[in-house]
Amino acid sequence: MQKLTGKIAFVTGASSGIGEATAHAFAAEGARLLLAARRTDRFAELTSKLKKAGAQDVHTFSLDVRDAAQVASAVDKLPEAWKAIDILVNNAGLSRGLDKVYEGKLQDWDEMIDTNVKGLLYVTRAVVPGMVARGSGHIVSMGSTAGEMTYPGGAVYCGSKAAEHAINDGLRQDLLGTPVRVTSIDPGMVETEFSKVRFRGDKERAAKVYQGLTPLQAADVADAILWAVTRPPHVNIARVLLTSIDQANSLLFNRKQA
Ligand code: NDP
Ligand code: 8X3
Repeated sequence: MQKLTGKIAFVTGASSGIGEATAHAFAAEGARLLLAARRTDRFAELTSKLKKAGAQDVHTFSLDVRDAAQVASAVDKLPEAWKAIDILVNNAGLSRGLDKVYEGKLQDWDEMIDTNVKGLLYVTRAVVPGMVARGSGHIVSMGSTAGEMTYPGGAVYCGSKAAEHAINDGLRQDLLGTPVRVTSIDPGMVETEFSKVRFRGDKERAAKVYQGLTPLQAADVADAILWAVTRPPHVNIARVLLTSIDQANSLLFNRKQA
C-alpha cells in the first residue's frame, strides 16, 4: 500500500516550485490532489503528469489566497468528493524586492504580508474546522530560515516568515486535544521561481542568488514534507529546518568564486 493512498491533499501555490514538487511526491504515494494557484494555465499538463505518476485523482482550481472571500467560497464550494481534506499544504508565498526598510515599496510589503501571512490564515481558517469536525487532518505550512534569522534587505519577507512560525506554533496549541497535526517546514535557499518573482523577472539577478553554491531543490523540500505527513498518527513533527550543505543560516554561505 502506498503511503498516502486515497488521502486528499490540498496544496496551495501548486503551479511551480515547492508546491508542484510536493504534488509530485504525493502523487507517487497515491494521493488525491487538490491543487490551487492563480496561473491555472499550468495545471492541464501538470494534471496529466501527476496522474501518470500515480495520483488517484487531481482537481485544480484558480485561487488567490489574498482574497478572503474567494478562499472561503472556493473551499465551501468544493465538490462533495473533495471536501474531506486530509492534508493542507500552506505553500503559496513569495518575496518582492530586497530593499532597506526605509526605502521599501509599500506595494511589495502589502503583497508579501497579504500572501504569506493573511493568505495562509485565510486558507487555514477555511479548511481546519472540517478537519476538527472529522477528527483528522494535518496542516503543513512553509516557513523558512528567513523566519529564524533576518538578513539585510529582507526585513519584511523575514517578518512574514517569523509570523508563519508564530501562527504555526499557536495553531498547534489551539489544536491540542484534537488529532489534527501541525508542521512548519523551514528550508534555506531553494532553486525555484522564487528569486525570479522576488526580482520581478530579472533572470540575471535571480541566477546570481544561486551562483557558486549548490542550493536545495524543490524535490528535497517535498521529500521533507512527505516525511512529516507520513509519521504515525501520534507523532507531530513541529518543525523541520533544512538547508543545502552550502548554507549554515540566513547569512552564512559556502560560495565558490567563479
Ligand atoms: P515559486 O515562486 O516557485 O512558487 C510560489 C507559488 O506560490 C506559485 O505556485 C505561485 O502561484 C503561488 N502563489 C504566489 N502568490 C499567490 C497567491 N496570491 N495566491 C495563490 N498562490 C500564490 O516559489 P517557491 O516554490 O520557492 O515558494 C513556495 C513557498 O516556499 C513560499 O511560501 C516561499 O516563501 C517558501 N520558501 C521558499 C524558499 C526558496 O528559497 N525558494 C525557501 C524557504 C521557503 P501563482 O503565481 O500561479 O499564483
Ligand atoms: C526563502 C529563503 O533566504 O531567500 O525563504 O529568504 S531566503
